Amino acid sequence: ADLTTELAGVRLPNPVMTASGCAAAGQELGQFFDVTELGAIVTKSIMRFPRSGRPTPRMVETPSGMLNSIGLQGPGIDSFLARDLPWLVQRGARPFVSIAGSTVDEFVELTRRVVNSPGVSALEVNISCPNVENRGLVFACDPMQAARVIEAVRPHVPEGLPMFAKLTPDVTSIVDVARAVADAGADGATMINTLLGMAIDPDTLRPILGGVTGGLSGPAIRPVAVRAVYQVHAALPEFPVIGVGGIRTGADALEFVAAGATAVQVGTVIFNDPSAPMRVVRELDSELDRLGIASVEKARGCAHGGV
Ligand code: RRO
Repeated sequence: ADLTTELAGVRLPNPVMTASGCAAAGQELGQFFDVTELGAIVTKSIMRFPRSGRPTPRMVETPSGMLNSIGLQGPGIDSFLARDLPWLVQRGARPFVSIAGSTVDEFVELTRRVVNSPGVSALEVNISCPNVENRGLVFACDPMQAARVIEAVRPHVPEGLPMFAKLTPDVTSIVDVARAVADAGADGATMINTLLGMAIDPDTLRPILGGVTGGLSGPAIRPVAVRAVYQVHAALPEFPVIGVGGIRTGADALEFVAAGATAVQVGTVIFNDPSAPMRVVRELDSELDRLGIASVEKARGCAHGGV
């Protein structure tokens, strides 16, 4: 089947990419497959300064998914642009750079730095990290706060470089948030970030994660993500959506495409199976062939009915 994808004006060989936070800046994945063969590599959200993140432990497996409270650990933008981004650019991968600010001004500063770096294919504005000290800083919990960030960065993003807002499922109406970021000038939305959760140790009866709460990911949240993509595509059919949440197979990816996603991201499964994103590309191809659908574009939104 034809997997080529046009996503908010950018052409990709296929619609499958890594999910932010699950493959750092792509170097380790290079041991398992050719990173240029994915639609894009989405890098771990980068902040203005180096950060050590939240107290350990920061990851726990639960019977129904993985919880993380990494807390935006990372090298900071200077080091990212000097060492990490060039590795992806030199190989010919298509880097989607994820940024996270703790203020609107920080988002603007990060945007300016990233868009002035050669080789960036897109910007993913992470306004939904659940693991911040102050939940009030989860901009995507509120349509007005989400719009403030997107409106502020919009003038700094050049024509031809798509800007996606990463949204949280922890809201009453994700459609209201998607509409707010679309009106504020986002070229699309990536949905969903992790779902806020926690786990308690059965022996100590204390929270397992050092950060107490964390973000739930993996197959447990797939139906939540599919629902979010379906609702947003129904409300805003022209607004590109990147679907993410518990995708492990090509059939899972196709479920998101049917719900309305233009592209998909593979995240948590990478920790157990680093070559999973490439396998999802191959399986998506064979699923479309099996169903007699000529292209991934033809399958987009088909769960909504019509022809
Ligand atoms: O670093 C994190 O703890 C983190 C981030 Br920025 C995010 O967006 N989502 C998540 O589950 N963890």
